[in-house]
Amino acid sequence: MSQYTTSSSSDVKPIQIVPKKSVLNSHGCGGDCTDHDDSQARWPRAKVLDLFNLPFNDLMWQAQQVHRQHWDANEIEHATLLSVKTGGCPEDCGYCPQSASYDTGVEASKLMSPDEVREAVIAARDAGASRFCMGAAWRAPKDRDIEKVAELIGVIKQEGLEACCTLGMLTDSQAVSLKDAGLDYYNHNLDTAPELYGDIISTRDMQDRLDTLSHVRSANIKVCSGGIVGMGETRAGRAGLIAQLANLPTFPESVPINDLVRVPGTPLADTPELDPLEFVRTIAVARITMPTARVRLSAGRQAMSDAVQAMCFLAGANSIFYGDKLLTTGNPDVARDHALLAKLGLRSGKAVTARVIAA
Ligand code: SAM
Ligand code: DTB
Ligand code: SF4
Repeated sequence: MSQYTTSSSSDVKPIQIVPKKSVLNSHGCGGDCTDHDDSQARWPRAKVLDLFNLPFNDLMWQAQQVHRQHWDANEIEHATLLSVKTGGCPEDCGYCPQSASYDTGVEASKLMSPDEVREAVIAARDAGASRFCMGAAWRAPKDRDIEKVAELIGVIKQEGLEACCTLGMLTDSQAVSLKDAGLDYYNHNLDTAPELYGDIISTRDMQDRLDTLSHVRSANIKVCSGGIVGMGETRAGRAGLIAQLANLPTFPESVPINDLVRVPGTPLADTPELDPLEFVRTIAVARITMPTARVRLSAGRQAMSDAVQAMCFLAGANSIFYGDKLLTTGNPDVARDHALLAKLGLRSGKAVTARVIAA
């Protein structure tokens, strides 16, 4: 399906995405909630749902074709996470162990020092990571927090890694300060379909998230934005999340797809497990609708079999969180990941962007 255009010269720059029309509207649904006619959107939600509904083999075949047009199919980016300011968060995200609203046993801590961060960055680099992502459990950083984080970004850049952070909502001037400090990516997830957002989080709305993404874009920082599946949503809900991401004025350069980590004490702790094949479908649909994005197989890998992870890579995932810990919960250890990638003949990717295909 040709929903995007390509340019034809160098083979390392991302293709130019030309939206049919800007689709954001006043309540931030991107025109893809059930209340709107979104037929003019780049990816009408019904078309996204049609992809989800394909026979599994046909979906995988489409996803693989798109993946191989734009990426080296045997190369996986390794991004390491560090929680630089943990817990005590005033937001009430129903999935999150760091919210002060829930008793999850996560202890709140202060912002880490540059020396502590440097130690973690060097360890991540020595283990083979190319991107380092710092997470902070803030609703929105204060300007004095941004000054301190700018110093931490400097540490990552001095050690030669790509820098990403996820700090909550940003103003436009804060985004510019982070760009000036050398930030490459900002992670801010849309998390779920617009119509489900209020069921998961009451302390902010989807429009707050979209505003921050717009500030990040305007500051010329690359956007990392995805969501969580397995929160009890239907397939139509998953289609709504992917449509919302794919219809952003420019779709994100990085798209983390998280399988809910069900943490005791959070409201979503007892949510039934998502069928793993549904998770694989979500990866495939993200790949097809956002061809030049790094699609990251994100939280939830610890509970996934090697076979399911291999299917995610076949479906077009080309990035993982790498290292024994996500922010507060576990991730497969480095030895398990090395064994899995070796078994599949996959290489670690070094900050490569999608190649341009001839128009
Ligand atoms: N406070 C900032 C914010 O919310 O943007 C940054 C940190 S927050 C922990 C980053 C993302 O982690 C969330 O947007 C969510 O997508 C993901 N996340 C948090 N808890 C999770 C869980 N239990 N399972 C899967 N993903 C989770
Ligand atoms: C993202 O999409 N997933 C990461 C990262 N961005 C910041 C976080 C996952 C957190 C899982 C729960 C935890 O470890 O606290
Ligand atoms: Fe706070 Fe982010 Fe967790 Fe929400 S997801 S409770 S904003 S740390």
